[in-house]
Amino acid sequence: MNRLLVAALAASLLVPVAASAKSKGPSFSASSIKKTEKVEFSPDKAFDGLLSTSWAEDKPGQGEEEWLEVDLGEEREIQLVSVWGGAFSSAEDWSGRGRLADATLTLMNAAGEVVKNKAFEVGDRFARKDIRLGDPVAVQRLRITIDATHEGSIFADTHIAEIAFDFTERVDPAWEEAIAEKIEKSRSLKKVVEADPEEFKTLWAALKADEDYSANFKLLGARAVHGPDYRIELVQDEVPVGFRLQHLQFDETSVEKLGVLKDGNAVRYLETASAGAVLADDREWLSGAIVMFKAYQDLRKAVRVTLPNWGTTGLEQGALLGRGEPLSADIDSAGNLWVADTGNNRLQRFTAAGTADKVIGGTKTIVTDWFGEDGDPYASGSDVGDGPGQFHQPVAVAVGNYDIVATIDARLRMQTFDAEGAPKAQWTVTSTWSPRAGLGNGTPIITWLDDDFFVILKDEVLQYTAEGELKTRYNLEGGDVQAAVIAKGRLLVRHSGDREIIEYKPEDGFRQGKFLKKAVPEDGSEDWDLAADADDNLYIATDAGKIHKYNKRGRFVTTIDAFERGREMPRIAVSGPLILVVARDEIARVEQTE
Ligand SMILES: [Ca+2]
Repeated sequence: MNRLLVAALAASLLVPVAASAKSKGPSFSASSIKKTEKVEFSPDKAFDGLLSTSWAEDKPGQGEEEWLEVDLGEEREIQLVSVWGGAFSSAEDWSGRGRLADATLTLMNAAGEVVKNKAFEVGDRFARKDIRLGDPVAVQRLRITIDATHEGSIFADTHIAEIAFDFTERVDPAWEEAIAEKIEKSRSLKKVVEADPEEFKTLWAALKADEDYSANFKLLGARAVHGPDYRIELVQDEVPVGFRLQHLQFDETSVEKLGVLKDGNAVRYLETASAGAVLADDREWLSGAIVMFKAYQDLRKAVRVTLPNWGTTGLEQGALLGRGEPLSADIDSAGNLWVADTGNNRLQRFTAAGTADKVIGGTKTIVTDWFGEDGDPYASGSDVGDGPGQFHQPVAVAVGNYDIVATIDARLRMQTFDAEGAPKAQWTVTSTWSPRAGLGNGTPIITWLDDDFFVILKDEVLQYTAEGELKTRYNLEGGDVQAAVIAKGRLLVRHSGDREIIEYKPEDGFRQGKFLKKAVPEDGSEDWDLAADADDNLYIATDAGKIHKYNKRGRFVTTIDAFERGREMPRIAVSGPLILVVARDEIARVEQTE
């Protein structure tokens, strides 16, 4: 594994920097030191080569004006100082504790003269901050003073996990050689090194057998972050202050083993490994792994037995997963709400009481397919598929006559089901257009009239029977459709960006004119959805949180507040006095009084 060793040997052109000339050694100091029963957050912890340890100040307040200092015991030429200005043992710990926001780097030479005094800003990212010094500077003492902090969400102490010099892949090969030599000379060390592969095998066997899992998992995680434990002391003995983290890089084999375990708890270790990785390629590789593990974390978390009624974000039955897409919904004659649960790749039926009593789809798993592209892995309530009752992101649903449920997915595959969810027909709509993720509004839309379903793609309308027979297709002269519904035998359309509702004849798309007597009130909205009730009243849900109601002659009736504040991409369904609006993985109910 050790790419660093390889890199180190390859960099043999470098002149060794007086590694043999052991001077009096470094000393550390700080304005204050936090101590707990278990840990002393002393300033040497910022130079031990480990991101899991840190110096922390202990002053009341956020730690402004506190400082830590190292005296290297000798002068060293430095061009770049890297600072991990927070607690980097995990991203969670990092955000819970104080982090550097503004700080000052002071460098002094052997004579104690200040050779550089540089203020620097640290963005609030779980990553190192590089401070370039320009020309190499001869440094014996280095001090970092806290000027301002990003406040920790839980603790007031401010941390510095590590400080490194010239943090690049080019390290002095003499140091790894010194480590190798030390191992060679010591019988006990040699034993430890030789036993390591076998110990690693034992650890792995125990993990696979689920023996003492959480303790062993921690061991594997720590090894993934900094490599085998025996190296820590060796590196601290043989590698000078400021260069140790380069020699305690992540361990690829352990990361891969974590991958085999598919345990989302690996995320914290990978985040720390990534933050400490020298090479950008490695950081990218680790970030990719983190996305995958986060998906496993979501998958593992999805075991709630009791869910709130009317939707919540998640994978369980009754939970919804929009992943930034709207969730189309419609109501059947029994008052059940059918939701196209896009991100979970399934359809769900909610009873009038708001519990999901039927799911069309498979079992939860990790999926990468997203709107026709191979994207980041995510946890889904159901696998994707092309069989009956399987979907690739269902994006629209409508319940027609005889409670036949029609749906279309991101691959434009239509499916119809009977009232109990048994598959009836499947077919794919042929079109040069296909839906894209992240656009958030508009088509595909399904609406219905008599026994037929009307599918709208952009500006095109296709009329199908419930068996999938195409009866007609035409384009609307008004252009792209953002929202549509059929009411009183008319296709009512909101074109993109418009505040009018245009009326068309469903059978041929002939334009009849404006439906509303007055345009929809300017409520600051962009995204709308339309629904009609049995009396052909029209309901317009807007992302301003409003529902504007019109009667069948297009006269304004009232405006109803669905949400206190605006909600992105609401999708509305109406049945009798009941209005249901799906937005942000939740279903809002509004009972009309009148
Ligand atoms: Ca440290």
